[in-house]
Amino acid sequence: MKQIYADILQAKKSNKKLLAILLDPDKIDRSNLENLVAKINMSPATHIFVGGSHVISTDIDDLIMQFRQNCNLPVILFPGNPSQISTLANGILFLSLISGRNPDYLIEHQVKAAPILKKSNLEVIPTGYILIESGHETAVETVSNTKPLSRNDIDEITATAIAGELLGQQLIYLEAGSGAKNPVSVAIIKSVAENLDIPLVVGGGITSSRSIDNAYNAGADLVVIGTAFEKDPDFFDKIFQGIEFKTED
Ligand code: 1GP
Repeated sequence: MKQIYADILQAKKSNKKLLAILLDPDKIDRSNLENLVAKINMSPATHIFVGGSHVISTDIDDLIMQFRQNCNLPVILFPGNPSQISTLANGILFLSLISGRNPDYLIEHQVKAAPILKKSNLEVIPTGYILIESGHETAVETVSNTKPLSRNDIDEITATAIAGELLGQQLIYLEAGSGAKNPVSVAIIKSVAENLDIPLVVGGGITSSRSIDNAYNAGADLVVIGTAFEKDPDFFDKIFQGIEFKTED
């Protein structure tokens, strides 16, 4: 039973918006894990994503168990490569970087991961991952050695998302890149959402309640927040109080 995906579809049907906190294992302070868990539990998050472009931590299993035991949210892997797979998570975004033309990220990593996933109890969610230019080179671009789609070419972005859906992907993820200066624009989200039947995930550079609302209003079903929460675990408390978060250090 694919419960995570069934719940995402149900949320989309009832227009309930979803929010994932993305946690990069390399950036989590282990000595303060209890506090982090408490902040997640007090936040409006509906999902926990775990992963990053190039994670070197070796205790991902342990971290995932901590989140599963202490947070009542599905823990979903968002892996940069097969070495980040933990069979202890609830599910995995099985990503194919369909904006790029690097076979490693289109199919090679997936071939390596497939036997592990097949034997596991992880819920596998096929996801068409689309990287969009954000004004500067992001880690995904560097690590994947692919060019993002131009943010001005909305037709190409929309066609790529439709191709992903027609190929059988169950989610489309529009990604500006972690820490992006500019999140995916409202015009892009709107065009893609209008042309998709499957749920739409949007992330990268979303750092304020206004940009979260913009993404939802344009048609995003699930918004991903990484850097803003990582830099300030009080991020959600602050946006509820109307205190704007600044990405600048
Ligand atoms: C990155 O979309 C996610 O893969 C989240 O991005 O870290 O900028 O929130 P941020």
